[in-house]
Amino acid sequence: MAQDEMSPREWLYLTTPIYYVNDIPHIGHAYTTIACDVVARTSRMTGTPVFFLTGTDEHGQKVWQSAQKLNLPAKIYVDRIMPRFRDLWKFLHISNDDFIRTTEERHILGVQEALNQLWKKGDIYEGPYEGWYCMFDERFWTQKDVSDGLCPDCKRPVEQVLETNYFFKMSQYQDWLVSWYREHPDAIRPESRYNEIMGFLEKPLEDLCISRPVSRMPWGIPIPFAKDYVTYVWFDALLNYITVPLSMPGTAENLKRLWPATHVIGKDILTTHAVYWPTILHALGLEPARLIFAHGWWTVNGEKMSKSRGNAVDPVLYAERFGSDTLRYFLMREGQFGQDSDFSDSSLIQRVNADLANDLGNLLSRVVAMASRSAEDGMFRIPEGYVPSPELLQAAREILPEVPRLTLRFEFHKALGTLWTFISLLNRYVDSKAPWVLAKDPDRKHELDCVLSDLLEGIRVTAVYLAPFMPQTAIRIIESLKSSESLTGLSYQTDGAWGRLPKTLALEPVLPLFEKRNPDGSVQKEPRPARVGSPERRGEIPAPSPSGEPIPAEPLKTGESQPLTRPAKPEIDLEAFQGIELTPATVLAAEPVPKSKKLLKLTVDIGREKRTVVAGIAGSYTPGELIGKTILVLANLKPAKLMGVESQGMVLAAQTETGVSLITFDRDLKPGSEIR
Ligand code: ME8
Repeated sequence: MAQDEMSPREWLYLTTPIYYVNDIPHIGHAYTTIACDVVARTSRMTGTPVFFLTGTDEHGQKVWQSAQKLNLPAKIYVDRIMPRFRDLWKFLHISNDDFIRTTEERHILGVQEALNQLWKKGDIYEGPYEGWYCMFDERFWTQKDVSDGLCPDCKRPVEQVLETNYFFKMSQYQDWLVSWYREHPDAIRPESRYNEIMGFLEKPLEDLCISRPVSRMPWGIPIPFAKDYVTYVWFDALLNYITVPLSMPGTAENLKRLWPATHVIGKDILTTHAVYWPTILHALGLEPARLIFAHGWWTVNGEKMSKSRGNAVDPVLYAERFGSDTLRYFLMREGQFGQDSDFSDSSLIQRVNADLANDLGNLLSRVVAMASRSAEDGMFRIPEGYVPSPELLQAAREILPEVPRLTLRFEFHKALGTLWTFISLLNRYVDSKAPWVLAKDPDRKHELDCVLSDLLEGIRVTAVYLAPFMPQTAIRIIESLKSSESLTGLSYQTDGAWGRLPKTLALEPVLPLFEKRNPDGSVQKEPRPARVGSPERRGEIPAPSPSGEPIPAEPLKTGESQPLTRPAKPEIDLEAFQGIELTPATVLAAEPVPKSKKLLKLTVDIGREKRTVVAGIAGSYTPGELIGKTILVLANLKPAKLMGVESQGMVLAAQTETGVSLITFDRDLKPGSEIR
């Protein structure tokens, strides 16, 4: 009887923190989200049903202050910043099942419902509050905590406040919480974090102030029973983990099916998740999370990453420059998940050159090149009577299953290290069998093709085990081997097993998957590698376009690295520039150009008339997503025929490492508006 028929598989309900939209995302945010994505993808491949949630935390003081700095209404501000997160996750191929914004109605109603429930139950009371308040951390401190008028946590000045507020009776759940953790010693990982929380719980727990007077901070969820107050941002934010399942069709059933969740967070927000949250859940009649994993902190070149230091690393720039899979690989490989790690260009480049370009990329290109040379009539055939190498078969059976096992224990660096042990074994197998020697002797063709079959199959299973970490690379490898797996529905049990390579392969030589880099990050040698497979199959997604979404007043800088520069062109005078008619054009219709993989035919409105323009953007945009966009067109370019279609202008776009990014506008405007 199949597993599913015996008992339904238990769900993995996996969450990232919901990130503040007080600024644009940096690699710290990408780290947590990529780690969750790797776990979600791995779990799905083992057959576990997964619900993977991420989102944005859009209320509270920090967000309010950022909006104020830009002189924008808070809702307009959050609507502009939120897409930077949402689009980054698409760009990094994050497979989240939902994305929650705390300003959505489904969340607001859920929070108000929870507040009402606790109010009616008597778990929330009104009371005076006198003490110190840290604006930055949005938390109260008692006299004994504060010295020299500074916040003990962030060392910024605190303010004296005296006001009436609403409190959640957190203290009454302290004994229960301590005994729950004693019975569930695995509920917080790493173990040191569990010990930290047990230590914290040795001191008396205070009640939690869950309101903020509107007069001081108006940006939050109104408290239904206290009209002059909004909800404290942490009480609001933590509830996202249940407002989402509760707002799905089937409500209570969904929560029952998914709960308890697994929360992956940074070590900075352990107390809120491991103390506030389980007491709130308990008061609402729900059990605490199954697991809270608090990972370590990324520094940059040995320094704390912060906006004021200007050293926050922008994941978009790195993913554009090195590829999103390379960034994913580096973040998962470089540090230990529970420990702090350091980001530097040199360690990234070292990983690219050694692990990706040498070990993996070269293995694929040299094996495929040798196999295509050994092909007859363009077809490589697994020879009759082929018996897999016992050495490789045994290694695959022993080593590879360790990869998902370690991944599901959040030991990503070990999981990848293990996979690379297998890759090294394949490389050693190439060297020891020396297929180039076998190729010289026609009598040894059978032996040669057996060795190549071993290697091709070894690479194929490597791609399957690599897929959760580097989904696009896995697709490219699988495509280059013409094996039919698609990443949706890939499973370790079937696809990960040895022996699923097609018997006949129409292989073409492939150029390296990864480019070797110089110490400054520039590509070591031309030509640029061809990508395996078509852009559509590669599933490339354009980088989040900064032009569509205005960025905050002080955009983050990226460490030492900047995008690669191009050689300068000769100067032109103003007259030459004025001879160019650049115009905003609205896309009215878009369709593929028959027989072309790259070209789209667009009908655009340039203000005074409609034009047909043909653009090589099919690898980066679908026709549907273009309609309604206002883009930049060179309107007085001599018409030219492309694949039989006359193009009456040229669409302008920037070339990125993974495709193109169209030039758009950050304000609504009429097509044909003058560009100066
Ligand atoms: O705390 N290294 O949001 P936030 C590693 N909205 N991870 C880092 C990091 C770094 N240097 N910097 C940030 C909030 N992170 C709340 C959460 S949840 C109900 C509400 C990651 O935007 C890490 O996961 O400040 C950390 O916990 C999170 O971003 C904090 O994101």
